[in-house]
Amino acid sequence: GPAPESAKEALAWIEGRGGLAGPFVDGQWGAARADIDIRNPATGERLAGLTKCTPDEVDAAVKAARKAQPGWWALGGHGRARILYAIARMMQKQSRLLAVIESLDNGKPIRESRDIDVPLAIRHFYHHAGLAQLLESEQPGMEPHGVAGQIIPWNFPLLMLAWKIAPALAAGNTVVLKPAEYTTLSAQVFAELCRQAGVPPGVVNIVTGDGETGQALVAAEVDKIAFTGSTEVGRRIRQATAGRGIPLTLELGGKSPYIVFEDADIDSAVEGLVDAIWFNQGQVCCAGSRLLVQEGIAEEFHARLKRRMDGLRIGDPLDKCVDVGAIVDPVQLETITRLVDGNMEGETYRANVPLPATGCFYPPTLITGLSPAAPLMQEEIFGPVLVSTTFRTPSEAVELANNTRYGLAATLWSENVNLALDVAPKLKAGVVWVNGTNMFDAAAPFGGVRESGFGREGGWEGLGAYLRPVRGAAKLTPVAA
Ligand code: TXE
Repeated sequence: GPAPESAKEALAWIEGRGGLAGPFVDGQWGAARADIDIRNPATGERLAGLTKCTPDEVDAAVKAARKAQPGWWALGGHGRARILYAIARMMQKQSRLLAVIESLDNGKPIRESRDIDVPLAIRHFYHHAGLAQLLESEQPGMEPHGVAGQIIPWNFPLLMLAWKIAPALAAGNTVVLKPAEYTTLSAQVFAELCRQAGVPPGVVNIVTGDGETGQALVAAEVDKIAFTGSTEVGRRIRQATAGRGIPLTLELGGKSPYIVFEDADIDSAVEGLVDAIWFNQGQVCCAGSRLLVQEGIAEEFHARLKRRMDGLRIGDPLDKCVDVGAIVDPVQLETITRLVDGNMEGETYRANVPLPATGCFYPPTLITGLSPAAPLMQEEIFGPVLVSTTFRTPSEAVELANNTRYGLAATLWSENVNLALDVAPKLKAGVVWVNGTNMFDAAAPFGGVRESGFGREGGWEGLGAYLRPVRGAAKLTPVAA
């Protein structure tokens, strides 16, 4: 059918690039090819062709970044800040285009890309412009690694790009970033905005492609690698770089607990849970995907949750009233389906709502009565599927919460501040939210423990991942006697 009005500008932008997504290297668009199809997951329609960059193309991008790096560092904190501010302002000007492209490409509701993904990404650049300005005074004696190779997933394409690129540039590194093969388009818009913002050639380079292009980037002569994605690929990257001594940060999967105590404000906890597990169709590394609810309120809580599930609106991501959009790709939809259908335990409740007839849609689902060892209690589903079990005492809640191989985030709800302060530090997670969930700030470090990875993004800690102590005594100013 005809494209909706809101999509026209975005589709025209893609058309203007010849219907192709490809590498952006040394401040210029490289040759693009249609090696892979980019599709709209809500309709199945082809949006563009994607260039699968070869190892040679990746090496050329790394060379461009290498050549540009000394000049970028020499600009100093204020010089880099000026350009980071310019990037942020360009993004702000084009925020509608960015939001629509993101929703077309990824399937996420436009309300989320417009109100969350794009504003948070812009904020990340503003914030890191500020950090760049403060760098010399606050972190004297530190210098950048050089060229950062960065690989990002498809669940928050623009926001993960911002989390990677903003701190790297603020610290004086240049970057070669590879977006995920399902979702490359917002990074294409971003590259064009960098050009218009006056980013010097070679400072920001984008290579497009799938896991093989990612592998080539890991093997290339980069000085630092940052990866967000599956635990399995994270492990492979760690192995591939083990002998090279390259600093590495990994932000991997999760199975984050969402703990509700008897004395919680139940309506708020239900509302928070909707955000924790159905935001972005549950394709969130820190999704509150394991509900642990205290026995005395479990029945009431599940009943209210099911009523709320039945009120969710699922459908066209570009519809401003839609709460739950499309799953990113048929392969991911198949993974979710396989995991849920293979489960033999407990009771499955699917939201009583109509699903679109075509496209990658999966209903909000709640599975209750699972044993702690059940595969669905342990494995990341990365879809709109919540699993639930009950506990009796706070110590049992802590034990259940920590009973996975992951440790990215945790949420707890209680009106008793003493209980909250007692439980929170016992949870093995990089972040613990109390009476709220999914709270992000560019100034706050985010990241995991255990198999959720290591390293932090955001704040001074995140910037620190792109810095090292200055090498060589010559650069240290002697203290006057
Ligand atoms: O992730 P991959 P996939 C989890 C989630 C999901 C599962 C599979 O459970 O269902 O992973 O998703 C690039 N060397 N998460 O297969 O493969 C790839 O091109 C270098 C959680 O999409 O990890 C993409 O750019 N790079 C997660 C990026 O890695 C490689 C977000 C992520 O893709 C590579 C995404 C290789 N060998 C998935 N293979 C989170 N924590 O947010 C692939 N890539």
